[in-house]
Amino acid sequence: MEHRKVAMVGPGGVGKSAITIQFINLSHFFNAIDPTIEDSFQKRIKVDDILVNVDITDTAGEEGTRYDSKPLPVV
Ligand SMILES: Nc1nc2c(ncn2[C@@H]2O[C@H](COP(=O)(O)OP(=O)(O)OP(=O)(O)O)[C@@H](O)[C@H]2O)c(=O)[nH]1
Ligand SMILES: [Mg+2]
Repeated sequence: MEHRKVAMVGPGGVGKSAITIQFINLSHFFNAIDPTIEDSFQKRIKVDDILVNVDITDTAGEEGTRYDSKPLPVV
């Protein structure tokens, strides 16, 4: 079996956890607004008939860059 590591990085509130949960459990949309500290998940998938164990680290968004609490810029 192959092993791969994936890290979810980016500003706070952009949807890193939501997309991670959706990948782990395909039909589920995660509506939590809790900022992540750090979570890890594992999933086995098949790529070209090879089993791959994917290790996903869902990181905390950078402080002071929460997109869900900032007003949109006026242009
Ligand atoms: N409508 C909509 N809301 C989304 C989408 N992705 C994420 N959200 C919402 O945006 C909010 C923040 O999403 P998270 O997945 O917690 O964001 P995050 O990047 O993990 O944030 P931190 O853990 O704080 O870094 C949550 O309320 C989600 O439900 C999307 O594609 N559409
Ligand atoms: Mg998160």
